[in-house]
Amino acid sequence: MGSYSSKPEFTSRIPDKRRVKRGEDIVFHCEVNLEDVKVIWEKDGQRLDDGGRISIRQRGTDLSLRISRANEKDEGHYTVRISCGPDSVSHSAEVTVLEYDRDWRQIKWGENVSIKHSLQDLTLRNPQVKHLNFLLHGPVGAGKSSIINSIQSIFQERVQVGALAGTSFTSFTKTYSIHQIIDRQTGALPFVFSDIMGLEDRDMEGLHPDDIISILKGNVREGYEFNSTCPLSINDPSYNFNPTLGDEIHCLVSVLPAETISLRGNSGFPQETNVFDKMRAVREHASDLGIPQVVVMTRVDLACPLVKDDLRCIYSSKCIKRKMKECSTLTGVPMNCIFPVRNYHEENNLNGDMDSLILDALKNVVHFAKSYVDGLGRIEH
Ligand SMILES: Nc1nc2c(ncn2[C@@H]2O[C@H](COP(=O)(O)OP(=O)(O)OP(=O)(O)O)[C@@H](O)[C@H]2O)c(=O)[nH]1
Ligand SMILES: [Mg+2]
Repeated sequence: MGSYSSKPEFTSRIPDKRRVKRGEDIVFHCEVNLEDVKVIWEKDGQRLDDGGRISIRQRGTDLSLRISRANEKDEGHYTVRISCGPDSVSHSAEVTVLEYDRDWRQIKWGENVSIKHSLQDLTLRNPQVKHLNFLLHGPVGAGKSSIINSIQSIFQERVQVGALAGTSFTSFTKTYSIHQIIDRQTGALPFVFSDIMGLEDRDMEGLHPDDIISILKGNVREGYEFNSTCPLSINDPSYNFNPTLGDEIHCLVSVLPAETISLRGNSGFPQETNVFDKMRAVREHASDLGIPQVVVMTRVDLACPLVKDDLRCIYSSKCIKRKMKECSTLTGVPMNCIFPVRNYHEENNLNGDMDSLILDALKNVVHFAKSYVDGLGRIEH
């Protein structure tokens, strides 16, 4: 047993990582095998002394460090070193201070059943519309197809193999496809997702914005093969001349990847339109048609390591809030219509927190679209 040894040892250690919200206390506890060890606490190699916000205690074999009311400057590498004669041993921890002290948007984490039930029970008042149509558009590789896979996974109660998603630099999705979401218990849900090719920065590459406008109006039939250089013509068999409200899009969902949003503000080609110019043109048409619009910000795990570690930090992460503001500025969509999500892409099992964020976004998209088709949010056009 350690207590008979004169060599100092930790009998319980401080955790390797500690994450605290700004304003909370950073507290470390550990135990050692000897009462008379010499203890030194350090931050980033600098010795910490008792006093002010720092409280260092040694009671018998119990050691503790408390730093009250943490702020960003308290972030760093903490070490506790114990020594007895020539022998010493240390242990370290990484401290991160979250830049928001409280969540600025509330999510009922893990309480997904009631949202799923409300979506399963959804009924539409407008007899012209059998299901709500959502169109996902955005840059190549933004995660449009992955959103559909993720929503389908939630309602199938198991992760769906990502047949729709890809890893190519040019758009993986080449044809216009409409995906019904099938609930494992109740069958087809009354909303469908239109999946389209991604937009690219340069003209004549990626999806032609005119095709998105045709889809918004219900002029494009499923199966249409996208052509970057030439949008759908009225002579094409995929052209629907007499679209009804049921064929139109009821919510336009702009999909943007969180980790590269800052890099995407301009194409680097001054003479060229970029993805955001194209998206803006589409949005203006959607606004003229009165179609509601939201942004889903994907790949949040790649934008913020804290969020990768714990999705529940999403609305206390300054980085994510900054990215959402960038999305808002670039698209003109207000903050309360921007929803960050993490898609299923490498996971084998469902995760309740990922589901909570995706369902929160879906609930809002459904709400906006339903108000639109039920005539409440409809602007005359
Ligand atoms: N880490 C992470 N990866 C994601 C997330 N969402 C999507 N991905 C990955 O991003 C890549 C592109 O995703 P897709 O869903 O194919 O994107 P897309 O917008 O449909 O792309 P195109 O059809 O090619 O325009 C895939 O490798 C996905 O696995 C996410 O939330 N986190
Ligand atoms: Mg795709």
